[in-house]
Amino acid sequence: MKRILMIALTLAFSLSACGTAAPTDSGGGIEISSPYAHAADAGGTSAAYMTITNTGSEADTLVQAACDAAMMVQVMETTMANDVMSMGEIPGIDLPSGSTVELKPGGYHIMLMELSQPLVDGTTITITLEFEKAGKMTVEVPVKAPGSMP
Ligand SMILES: [Cu+2]
Repeated sequence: MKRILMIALTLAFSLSACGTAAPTDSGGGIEISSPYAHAADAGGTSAAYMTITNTGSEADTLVQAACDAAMMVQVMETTMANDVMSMGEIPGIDLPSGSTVELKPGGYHIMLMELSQPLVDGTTITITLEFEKAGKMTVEVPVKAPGSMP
């Protein structure tokens, strides 16, 4: 399973499908697993989720993300306060050395807004993540049928 994912990431690095800057291998000890995004119509909004592990010896931070399929992309966190669910853009997601952080519905997510193309179940999109220390990293993200709220 892990090996398959590494192959997928390697392919993603060679495709340069997303964002304006050429994606580069972080080489900084960041590993991405189980990425997915919800299916959505063009012009609509979706969210992408994944598990990020920092295997490096230094703390790092996910500071932003980009994707050609969306006009606006933000790193967000969903929070509950007084039984009201809300979400907002956050400056980054901290990744202490050796930590694993899960982006999932009801928590951290990458919001894909003003979609320039429909996100179709069974296809993949490319998201470029930018880390403070590890730099840019490109991830192939499978699109799945919509589920719970971001
Ligand atoms: Cu959001």
